[in-house]
Amino acid sequence: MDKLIITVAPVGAETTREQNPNLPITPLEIAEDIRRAWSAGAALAHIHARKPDGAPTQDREVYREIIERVKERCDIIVQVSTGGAIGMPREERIAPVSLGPEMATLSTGTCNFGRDVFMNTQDDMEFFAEEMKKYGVIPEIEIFDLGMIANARNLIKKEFVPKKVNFDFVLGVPGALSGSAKYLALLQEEIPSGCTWTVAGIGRFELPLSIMAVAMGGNVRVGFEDNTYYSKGVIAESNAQLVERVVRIAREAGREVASPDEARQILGLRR
Ligand code: KMH
Ligand code: ZN
Repeated sequence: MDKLIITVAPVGAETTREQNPNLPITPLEIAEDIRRAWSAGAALAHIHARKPDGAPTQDREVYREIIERVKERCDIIVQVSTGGAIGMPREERIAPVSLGPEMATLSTGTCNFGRDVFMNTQDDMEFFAEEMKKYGVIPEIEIFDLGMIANARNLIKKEFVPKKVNFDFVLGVPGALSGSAKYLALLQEEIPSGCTWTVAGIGRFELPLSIMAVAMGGNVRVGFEDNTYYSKGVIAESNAQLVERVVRIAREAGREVASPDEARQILGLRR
């Protein structure tokens, strides 16, 4: 098995300080949080940005500041979101890609997202993929539902997306695929051979899916974007605390944790 790549998703677009008062919001807070998660064992940071009032933003300058501050602190892989927040037009969502980060997310389909719809038409997907190519940014395919695998395979076939790519299964979003073991088993069988995968369990699915991924040879994403609790009824103290637990699970399972440079090798990124 490859070493385990731990991704931290410290902010997201939906999580609020009411849900977890330890949510980082300013670029400095986000960068400090990512540094602590890196120090705990995270190799990759999935980044969203916020305005000072906490509202989600895809503003290039806010991302620039976050990325600069992260790079001053550590060598973690930077992955920007192109999902942004529900309802943002694609021109807004794509903005941070022009900064040329190592990676960006690419959601390959539309799904319900609570009471909203997370929209990604074929046109949108091709637009995001082309922009990433233009700026030399490696996509990570975000899968929220089963049909999105077929769309991803199609994008790979049409050469919008590289053949060897990392898939991130985001499981447990209300309205999309739930976080049961059988779905994880099915998804990892459905991706093209040679591709790697990560699982991001939403809410109570985060811990069991992390344990499964460690055992199955996949990778793990944790953080306040996906889950704000440490255990039932107990608010997590920090993103680093969630990363530390995955490191302990990996250690118990005899699976080594990848450094950022080892993760770059596994994911086919150039430093
Ligand atoms: N905020 C969600 C609607 C991504 O980052 O690429 C979409 C999302 C996916 O978070
Ligand atoms: Zn995200």
